[in-house]
Amino acid sequence: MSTIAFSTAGLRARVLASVNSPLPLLTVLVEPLSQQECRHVTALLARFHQFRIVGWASDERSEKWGVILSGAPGDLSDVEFFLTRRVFSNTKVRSIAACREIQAAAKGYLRERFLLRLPRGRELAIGPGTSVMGVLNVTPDSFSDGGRYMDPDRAIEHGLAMAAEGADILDIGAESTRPGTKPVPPDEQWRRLEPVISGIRAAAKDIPISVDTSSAAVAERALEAGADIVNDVTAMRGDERMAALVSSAKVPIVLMHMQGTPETMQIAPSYAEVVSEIDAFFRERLAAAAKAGIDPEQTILDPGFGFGKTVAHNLEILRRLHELKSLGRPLLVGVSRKSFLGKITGIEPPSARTIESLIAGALAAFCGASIIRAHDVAGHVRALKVARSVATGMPVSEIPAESSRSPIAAVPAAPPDLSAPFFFEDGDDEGEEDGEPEPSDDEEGDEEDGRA
Ligand code: HH2
Repeated sequence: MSTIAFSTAGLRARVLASVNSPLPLLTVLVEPLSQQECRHVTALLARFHQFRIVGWASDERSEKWGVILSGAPGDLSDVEFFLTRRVFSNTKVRSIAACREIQAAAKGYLRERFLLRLPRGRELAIGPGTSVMGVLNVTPDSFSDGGRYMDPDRAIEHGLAMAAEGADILDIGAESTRPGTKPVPPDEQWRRLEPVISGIRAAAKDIPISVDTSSAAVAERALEAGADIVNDVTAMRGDERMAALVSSAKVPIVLMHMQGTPETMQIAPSYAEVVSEIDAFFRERLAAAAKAGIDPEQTILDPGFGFGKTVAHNLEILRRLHELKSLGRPLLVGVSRKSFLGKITGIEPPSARTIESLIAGALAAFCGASIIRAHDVAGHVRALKVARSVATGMPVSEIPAESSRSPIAAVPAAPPDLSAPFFFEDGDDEGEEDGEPEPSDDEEGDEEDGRA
């Protein structure tokens, strides 16, 4: 019996379709694969898990392929069973690794509950349903509320009012990240933050507080003063000491996607495929976090609406937000009052974009957001109740605590017949052809063991 080390390097699987479907059927894209690997993945999944191929995806630049499969996600661990019987070529091992990625994507996509560990032995349960993160900007220049909360007493009052309105988290920041702004020195950020974080913590012992900063020094002082979560819009790329701090403090971290920096990000944002690039960015940042010793269960992912994105990019990400659930982490969405909403409706003053924000927030929740970052907390609490009721098909007050999103139970696939091992065709690794790969019914050998 031999042990095989899998290399999943570079393989990514993402669920493309199934948002709020009552049926546990998922359409999954796995990429990048060679044509031969596409054939193997298709053969394995069709044979053991009733997945069926629905299409191919190709990237002309890299000449790599992806395969799109549709089916019921099951436990794919039996696929590996065959590795214990026979040593396969690298191509075949990669095909099996791709099956594992598909399984991880399916599991991640269907996940509805997350438990974040906070300082002082507290916990923050996220999901099922969507939590509200109330925004408190202690800045003179934030795009929608700059200058309103520079007086610490007023800021504390507003933070406590948002908690009373139902905010699950308060996000306190002292540096505007609106397009074109320059960084605020850490000492100045802390001068603004200190009385507000300390004041809110003194008045409300348990409300979870996140500090919106990309400076490790500011985050460290904020955590000492009672903050619980770090919200870093640079996803720990802005300050090389941030990862070590978050790792040693063992606090949750928001990893946000941004193209460029606040100073440059809106000059000419450009992507070949925005959702898959954000997906790849998250994978890279999650790997960097794990390498720094950060528990993956303590991470929150945010696609960064308005951070290096055109109106079309923001709309594409919102429409396809659910695909990013494949990573199995809670998704945070900050669309509140942002300029792309104003460009749709022609409403200029950010503080007048309440209706736009509530609708976009509710749509994000429907598409899988676990946390909405919002300025108008009371309005979002109500809007999210409607979104959740539509997603579950019952008024939010009537949803049983343990109910899952899907009222139809998953139908388990027939158990694999391990007495009839599956073998790849001899010579499968040779003679890869150019052109579009064709799934071959013979190769899959559906009849051999009578499984569909
Ligand atoms: N947006 C802003 C600031 N911080 N953090 C996360 N995780 N996600 C966001 O979308 C996000 C964020 C910008 O909004 P705001 O804080 O209201 O404005 P400003 O940066 O001008 O203070």
